[in-house]
Parts: sequence; structure tokens; C-alpha cells
Amino acid sequence: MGILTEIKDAVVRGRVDIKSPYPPEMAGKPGVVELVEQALEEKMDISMVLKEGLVSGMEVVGDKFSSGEYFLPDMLMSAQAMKAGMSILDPHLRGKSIQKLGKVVIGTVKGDMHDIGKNLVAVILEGGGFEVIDLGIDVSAEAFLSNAEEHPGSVIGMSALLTTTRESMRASVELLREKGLSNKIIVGGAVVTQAFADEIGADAFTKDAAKAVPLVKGLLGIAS
Ligand code: B12
Repeated sequence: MGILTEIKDAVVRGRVDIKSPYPPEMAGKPGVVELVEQALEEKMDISMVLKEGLVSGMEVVGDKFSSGEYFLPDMLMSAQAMKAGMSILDPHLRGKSIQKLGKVVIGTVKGDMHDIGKNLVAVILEGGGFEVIDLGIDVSAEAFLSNAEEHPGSVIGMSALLTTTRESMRASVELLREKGLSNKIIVGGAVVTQAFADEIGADAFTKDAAKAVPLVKGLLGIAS
């Protein structure tokens, strides 16, 4: 098995590290932590480790949850494994950019606790040279509004992973527009599409965290 497949498998099985007792049948075997460290030692491309290892593992977890094979605790274990892997990649994704190109305020919308994708976008934007203010999860429309007012000219990033919380995203965009704020808004998350982004009046959308950097540059009129 190649290292990327091993990382993917460890995410799917929720194996955090070698010391973890979970899952019992993998006792003593390396987890995401050791495997990601090994991939970095082998100088593997970081975006491949991210996309083909960690993120593709989470896609399988989502499918297993949809089909009823996985339950909430399984999804949680996998999320922990994914987060452990991300924390190792984090300094590499952040890069060494010193000059700040602009500010992005980002958060997961009200009612939604999913933060893996949002965190990834935040780290990649920081790596791309932006100052990122992370409001966390379950962010109300009012909180997006007050932060947009506090940081004029910032781009507002919103993430939603649930069909139900897409409506919180709509409400947040509407509130900013209603109050006449000119901050540009970028949206994303598993349930968001370009069509939905257009429908609610967001300025940009992407599925791909890496594309967030050129998109935000575009919104701020910075040449790529
Ligand atoms: C991990 C996970 C969880 C974890 C979350 C842990 C955490 N800290 O985030 C836990 C176990 C807590 C969880 C809970 C629930 N979950 Co859940 N979860 C997932 C899972 C498996 C993976 C999500 C993930 O992290 N993906 C990896 C990241 C990297 O991808 P991503 O978030 O999509 O982000 C990428 C892009 O979308 C984009 N992006 C994301 N945000 C943003 C923002 C901006 C500005 C931009 C530009 C881009 C961008 O960039 C990222 C990188 O490419 C998905 C399945 C799936 N395939 O999405 C289900 C899923 C989202 N969950 C689902 C459900 C139903 C739930 C629960 C309601 C289950 C329950 N019965 O309680 C609860 C809801 C809790 C709540 N109120 O939020 C459903 C949603 C169905 C729907 N359409 O509404 C899914 C799709 C599973 C399924 N197939 O049914 N979940």
C-alpha cells in the first residue's frame, strides 16, 4: 500500500496515532500522525498528502455515513484523525509569507459545527499572505455583520456543511447586504454550489481550498 492510501485508510478508520487504542484491531500500528510525518520525511508533495490522503479519506467517511455503514462516533473518530494530520501539515501550509495582502474574516455559519474545511481554507489563505480572523463555528449573522463593520475592506468567508445551515448562510449574506456593507463575500462547504452562491448573492465560491487564494485576490483587485 502506498503512503497516501495508508493515510486515507487511517482517516477512514479513525486511527489518530500509534498510541491510540482505537480501532482495537489496529493496536500498535501507525496512525495518521506517524504516516503524515513519514510522508513529509519522504518529501511528498503537501497538497497530495492533503487531497489524496486526508481529504479523500473524509469523502469515504461521508459516503459510509450516508449509506448507514458509519454512525456519528465513527465520523467523530475520523474527524479527530483528520485534524491530527492537519495540525502536522499546518506549518507547511502556512508558508513564510510576511507581507499581508489583506484581511479575511471567516467562520462556519450558525447551527453548523463542521470546521475542518473552514480551518483548511483559513490556513491556506494565511499561507497565501492574508491576515485571517477566524470566528470559529456556529457564527450568527449578527456576528458576521459586526466583524464586517469592524474590519472594513475585509473579505468575509462563510462555510456551511448541512442543507439546513445553508439557510443560515443565506441569512448572513442577506443581513450584510441589507445593512449596505460593501465587504466581498466568499462561500464554500460541501452543500454549497455555484448556483446557490449566485442565488444568495455571494461574490465568490469554490470547492477547492487552494483556489480560495486567487479568488480572494481577485475580489480585492490584487493581481495574481
Ligand atoms: C467530519 C464530519 C462531521 C464531524 C465534524 C467534525 C468537525 N470538527 O468538523 C461531526 C461528527 C461532528 C459531524 C456532525 C454532523 N454531521 Co457531519 N460530516 C462530516 C464529514 C464526514 C466530513 C466533513 C469534512 O470535514 N470534510 C473534509 C473537508 C476538507 O471538506 P469540506 O468541509 O467540504 O471543505 C472543503 C470545501 O467544501 C471547501 N470549503 C469549506 N468551507 C469553505 C469556506 C469557504 C469560504 C471556501 C471558499 C471554501 C470552503 O474547502 C474545503 C477544502 O477543499 C461529512 C461528509 C462529507 N463528505 O462532507 C459529513 C456531513 C457533512 N455531515 C452530515 C450530517 C448529517 C451531520 C450531523 C447532522 C449528524 C447527526 N445526525 O448529528 C451532525 C451535525 C452537527 C452540526 N450541527 O454541525 C451530512 C450532511 C448532510 C446534509 N446535506 O445536510 C454529511 C454530508 C454526511 C452525509 N453524507 O450524510 N460531521
